[in-house]
Amino acid sequence: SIISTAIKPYPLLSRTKNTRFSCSMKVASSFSYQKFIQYALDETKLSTSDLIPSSLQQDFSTLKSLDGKTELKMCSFQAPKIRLLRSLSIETSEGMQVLDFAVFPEAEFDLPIFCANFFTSANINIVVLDLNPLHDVINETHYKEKYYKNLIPLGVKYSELLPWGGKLTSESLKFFSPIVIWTKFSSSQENHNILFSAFKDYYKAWLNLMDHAIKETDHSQISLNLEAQHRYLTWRAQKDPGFHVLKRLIGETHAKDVVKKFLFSGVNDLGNKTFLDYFPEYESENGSIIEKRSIIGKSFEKRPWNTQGVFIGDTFG
Ligand code: BLA
Repeated sequence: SIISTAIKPYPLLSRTKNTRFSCSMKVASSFSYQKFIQYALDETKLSTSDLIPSSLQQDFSTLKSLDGKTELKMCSFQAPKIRLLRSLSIETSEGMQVLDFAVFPEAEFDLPIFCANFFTSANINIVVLDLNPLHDVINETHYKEKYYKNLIPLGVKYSELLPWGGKLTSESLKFFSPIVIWTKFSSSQENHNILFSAFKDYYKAWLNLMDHAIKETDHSQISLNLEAQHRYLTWRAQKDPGFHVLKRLIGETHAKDVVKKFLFSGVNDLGNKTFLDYFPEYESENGSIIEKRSIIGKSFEKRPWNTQGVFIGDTFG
């Protein structure tokens, strides 16, 4: 196996106050996503004293690319309200940098899923930063009010600094919230500073929601949360735009492992439904899953949420 266990889990450290968790060493490049990860871990520790390494940490810590030039760094944790906090970061010598950072709540909480997906190549940055809603925020108002009402000004602030990135896979929009930051920009110190402050503010906002979240006891509501999270994992494990980059770097088998067992861990055990159960429109004539990411096509050229957080996009499909 090329999955190295060089970085062993550190259960003792995790329980010691004031210990900085670290997933990696500092890199020489002027810009790096490592400080994003470090910030998130430090802040999480301030909210929850019980952040401990996840069982995934043993199998997923570092992974060498096929050409031996690039290292993929992974780290993962859990806490009482957090089923899985995990991060994948990649830095190549050619200047490609990737961050996939997400936090998935336990099923007793209907908290949004924290999602930071940043892809940086020599001259373009492709960014999704969001508190992905677990439940519908387009047709239903209850969930939207519960979590996003107070965050609309935050979304407005950063959507002005980081303007809408143009058309995207229409299906993706259902997984995004009224405060989603979907943007593309060229690399500059200023842009990266803005992205870092957006990340910090969004993460603090998510932690604040988590701090106040109260455990659900109603079984039918817990089942709904579980299914919604499983559906989300199923979508991303099948259609994530990062998969092709991973495949190129580490080969198809390892890429599938990283996606299904690490990035979207839970896809194989939080529910029994298949991708086609959730998304039947992707079924091809012979019963297999249609490969392309979008059936509807790309749309939403402009931000489909107004400054009051009201959905103003076209209806789907
Ligand atoms: C592009 N990544 C994109 C796009 C979106 C996302 C919306 C634009 C293309 C599209 O509309 O599909 C991100 N899509 C998401 C997210 C969700 C979703 C977060 O549905 C959540 C529900 N991106 C990564 C990682 C890599 C990566 C880890 O997150 C690389 C390892 C790469 N993303 C990447 C690349 C593109 C992209 C290369 C541009 C190429 C393309 O569009 O396929």
